Amino acid sequence: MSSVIETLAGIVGAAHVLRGEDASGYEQDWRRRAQGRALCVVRPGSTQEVAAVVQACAAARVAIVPQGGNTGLVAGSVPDGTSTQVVLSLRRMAAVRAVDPHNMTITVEAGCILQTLQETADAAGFLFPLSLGAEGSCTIGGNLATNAGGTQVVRYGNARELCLGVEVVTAQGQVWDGLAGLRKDNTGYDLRDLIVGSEGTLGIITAATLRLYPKPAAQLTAWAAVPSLEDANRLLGLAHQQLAAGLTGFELMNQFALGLVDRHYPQLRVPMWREQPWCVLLEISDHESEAHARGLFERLLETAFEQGIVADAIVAESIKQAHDLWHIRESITLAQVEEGFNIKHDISIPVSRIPDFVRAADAALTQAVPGVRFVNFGHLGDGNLHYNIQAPAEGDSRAFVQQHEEQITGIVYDTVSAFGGSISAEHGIGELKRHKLPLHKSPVALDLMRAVKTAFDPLDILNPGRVLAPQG
Ligand code: FAD
Ligand code: 2HG
Ligand code: ZN
Repeated sequence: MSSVIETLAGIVGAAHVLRGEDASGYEQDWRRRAQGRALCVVRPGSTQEVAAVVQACAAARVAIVPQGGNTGLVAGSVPDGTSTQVVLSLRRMAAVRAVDPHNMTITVEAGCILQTLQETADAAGFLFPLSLGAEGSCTIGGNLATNAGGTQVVRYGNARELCLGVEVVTAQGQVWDGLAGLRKDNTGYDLRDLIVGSEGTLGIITAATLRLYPKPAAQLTAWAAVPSLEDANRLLGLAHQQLAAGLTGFELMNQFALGLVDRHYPQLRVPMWREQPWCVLLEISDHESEAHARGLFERLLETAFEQGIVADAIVAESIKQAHDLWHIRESITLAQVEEGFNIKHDISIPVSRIPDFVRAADAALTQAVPGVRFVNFGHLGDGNLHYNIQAPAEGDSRAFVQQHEEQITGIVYDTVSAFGGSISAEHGIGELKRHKLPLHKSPVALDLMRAVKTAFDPLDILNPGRVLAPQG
């Protein structure tokens, strides 16, 4: 056993240092796009243990890959193939440290599963609004490290907006306690906001203080079939006008995406998907009553029908029906996996330009790579599309992705840039998009990012080669 592994075992206990077969679940990413080999996996149980682990790794110049639920979609949470990197799993650190009802905050450790956090907030009489398909397995540390988005951003913002403080172990193994939970703090540079979204490259988040919100009296969900993307945008505009802060979700799904869910999960009974090229899922949260929310939806849909924006629509009659509709939306990613390997583009574009973007990108791709199939869905309320490409129906999908990914992604990202968008809206850069970042981000911004990385982590031991190319 190498001496650093012995040192780590001395810090966390031998049972919490995993190697070989025991480590394998931590070495492959969720999409099966990256398969690494770790020196070992270390599972500390406290902030002090994380600090000691980082000190030991820094002294031995061993790189650390922080890992939460390992649900990330850009291959940022698994080691490379050299068997020299330590995976630092935060999963044992899952405690809820405090709920402060007057400050409307909750403080939890980084390994707390998002769903547990939502349930804890609910039991305390509050809403913690971050919500995404992986919420049963992703951790709040991972959510903050990726600045996760999800389905409630249109009302509550990304993970960054929900975070009032972090506790961080630095690359030197020091602990920064930034958990004060202040809503106002202008004492210089905002280190919290730098850590959030840094994908494990600037520090290890060990705990966080998060905003809580009042629970709405009622939440209602509607599903609408719309004839065009322009109509989807018009419906979004109407919803903003009529519902204001009551609009908490606005999701878009194309016919092919819903067809995949229908093919692989027929028991989910996808409504209306054959009728129109697009469907939209809307959610209202209302602080008055369910009857009031229903009235708002009726008025919105009535206007939309009158204007020819919506062809067909239903408002869920029960919590179960609402849940079933959301389940269909959240199943698109899994239906894509069932269908085979695919190419993801998690992009954002100003909402007003989305119809033209989709037309331009569809046309360029259809011409360049005949047979590609477009799985297009996402958080339209945030201008965030998952403009994904499924391999042609015939043939080996893995081979197709290997052969065509660079070309396809190049076309999509060039179109995104031409429309003033971003090549990563919510999933991050990780390993998968690192080589694309310099093509789509200003050199000035990249230089500043490199300077920040060097200031925080001069030895380049925290998740090296993620987001930015390795230093040196
Ligand atoms: P991991 O995958 O373990 O890690 C992600 C990154 O964060 C890595 O770079 C890792 O090194 C770093 N990291 C993890 N924990 C820490 C820590 N404590 N300190 C420092 N760095 C850390 N994402 C969205 O934004 N919106 C969605 O709607 C969404 N839906 C999804 C649906 C499905 C089915 C799946 C599989 C994924 C989805 N994701 C979505 C992506 C993923 O769930 C998020 O990126 C999530 O925030 C990752 O959390 P995690 O705990 O799994 O992190
Ligand atoms: C979602 O919105 C996730 O469901 C996953 O961000 C998107 O699978 C994807 O591309
Ligand atoms: Zn998403």
